[in-house]
Amino acid sequence: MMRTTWLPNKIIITTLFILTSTLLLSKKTIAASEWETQSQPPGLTLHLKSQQTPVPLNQMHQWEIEVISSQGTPVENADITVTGGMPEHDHGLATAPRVSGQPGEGKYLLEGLRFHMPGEWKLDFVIMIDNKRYQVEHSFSL
Ligand SMILES: [Cu+2]
Repeated sequence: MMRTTWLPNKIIITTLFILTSTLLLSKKTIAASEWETQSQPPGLTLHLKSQQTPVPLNQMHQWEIEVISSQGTPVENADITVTGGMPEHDHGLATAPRVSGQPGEGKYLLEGLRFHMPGEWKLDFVIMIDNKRYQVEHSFSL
């Protein structure tokens, strides 16, 4: 009697575990297209967000960059340049991404991103604000 009830329970628990793991994994993928990172020298927080989730492979797409000061206010009219590549493969980006618009509230539209192979990618952001230079290094894997 004990045995017959215990076995189905084990199956249910295993099924629940698998379902939960699958849900957690899909949540991770969603989070992997959005990051928050700090500048060097400190002073800026960058909120980076791919406009496609997950970050697509070998497809031109856009990211949104949100720049926030250490006081928590959005930073407008920053001059942002972006370069990048794959350090392990010793090559750069296949495209030349650039900021193409400022929708407001410290947000910048970065267009022309295309990551042409799977692996570790690194983006280098240089943010100029009133002749002060900030840097953000952002690594992620595809
Ligand atoms: Cu590569």
